[in-house]
Amino acid sequence: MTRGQLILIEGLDRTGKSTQSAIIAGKLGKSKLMKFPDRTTKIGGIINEYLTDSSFQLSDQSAHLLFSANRWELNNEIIDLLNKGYFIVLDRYIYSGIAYSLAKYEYSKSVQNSGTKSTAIASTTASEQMGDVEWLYCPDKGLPKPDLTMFLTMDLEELGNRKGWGDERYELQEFQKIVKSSFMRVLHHEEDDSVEIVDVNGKGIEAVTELLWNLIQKKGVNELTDKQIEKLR
Ligand code: Z5A
Ligand code: MG
Repeated sequence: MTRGQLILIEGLDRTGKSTQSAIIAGKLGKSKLMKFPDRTTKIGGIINEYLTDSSFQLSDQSAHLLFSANRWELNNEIIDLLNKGYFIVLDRYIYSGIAYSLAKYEYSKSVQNSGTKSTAIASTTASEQMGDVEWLYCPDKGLPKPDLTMFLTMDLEELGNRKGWGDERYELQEFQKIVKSSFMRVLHHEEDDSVEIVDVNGKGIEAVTELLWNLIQKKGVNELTDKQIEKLR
């Protein structure tokens, strides 16, 4: 039986993930675009409140598990659609899940060391589990593994010029620096050839689409495949 393929666009904040995911889904024909967090589900509603209302309190562990639970809410739909021959474009997924939690831990530690007050991002106490990559990864085990992951990266100075900063809990710029190094720790792009880092510095929307589309064609993920859907292990 042939199936469609699962393509993930990850990246730093404001690098154009949502812009590119929509364009790429449009180029793939029979396709579905899925964005994580999916704020339209029950669990997604709680995540939305957490991200947009700084007075809404959740432990770091609960927030981490909710983001993963939100992916599990869509697990069956993803598998069904792939088996029906749809190409699925994911706008963020598991790597955001691990990298942001890890970044919160690192940020909390730096806040603790500098003696600064707690912020919307992190309490002054770094929760031990948030620093444990194995613990962070566990709840996502068993979810479908993307056939191709493209991680959009750019210099933090250029990123600061993009529109829309400052609306949500995780968007402070010093935090973004830690997010970038956390992503680099969890992507394992050197040993996993389904993960590609894409430098989008100084590139307009069309130029980035061309880069991504070339990669998609080179990897053959725009064609139906008879490979089994791989699961995260
Ligand atoms: N999070 C988490 O903690 N755990 C998890 O498991 C998951 C997520 C899945 C909300 O995510 C937060 O959830 C996020 C991670 C955390 N933390 N933060 N922040 P979100 O996906 O909802 O975040 P968002 O609000 O959509 O922002 P974004 O995804 O970071 O932006 P983007 O999608 O990468 O960029 P964009 O919306 O496509 O473009 C941004 C602007 O730049 C816009 O004005 C574009 O027109 C412009 N743009 C785009 N491309 C270009 C180029 N090439 N040149 C110039 N301008 C451009
Ligand atoms: Mg987005």
